[in-house]
Amino acid sequence: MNDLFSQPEGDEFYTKIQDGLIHFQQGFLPREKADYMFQTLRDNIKWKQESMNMYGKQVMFPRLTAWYGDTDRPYSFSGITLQPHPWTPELNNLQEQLDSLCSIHFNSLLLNFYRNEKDSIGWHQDAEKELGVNPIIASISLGGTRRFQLRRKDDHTNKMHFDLGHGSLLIMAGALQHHWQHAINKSTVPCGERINLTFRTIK
Ligand SMILES: O=C(O)CCC(=O)C(=O)O
Repeated sequence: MNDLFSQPEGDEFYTKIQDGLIHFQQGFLPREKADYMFQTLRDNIKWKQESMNMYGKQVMFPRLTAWYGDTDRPYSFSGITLQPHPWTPELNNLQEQLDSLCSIHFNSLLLNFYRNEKDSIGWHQDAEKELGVNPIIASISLGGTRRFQLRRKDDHTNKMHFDLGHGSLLIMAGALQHHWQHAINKSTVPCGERINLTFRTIK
């Protein structure tokens, strides 16, 4: 798929970075809707602390996760395969909003729950082959603000970051996943619970 195939109309939607496209919008969800979504997802999502095998040892993920979406689309990452739970009405509503914004069908959603500033996700790129060549990944954040870091794969000193606030939207597109890694590092500054939703399309 051409990396601009699903780009919404209008030159201004994405910011071009070196080898990738980014759209960032603080306050994408109005405050009331973001508050409602945070509480509903916190209380009703089937959160689980997964573990992965690292050098022969089972290591717990430093956050809770859940996988929702079209139920015929299992997803594998970090050595585990997740079967999705069916969309809830709230998630389906958000999915439809993002489908129409990005002119694409997001059929899968990975949710991350960061219980406090010590929860994290390490440096990685979303490059599983099920996501296709140049995936569009739409990420909504709810709750405590955390710093989302990006760094070039070929030069770790070449970095940028976005502080993802309550209700913000970050979309990564183009060839970004080939050339950049991203992470939410642990912080020493106390921060509240945070939920992140990354909408994806499994081919
Ligand atoms: O929590 C975030 O903002 C990032 C999540 C992430 O990188 C992922 O799910 O692949």
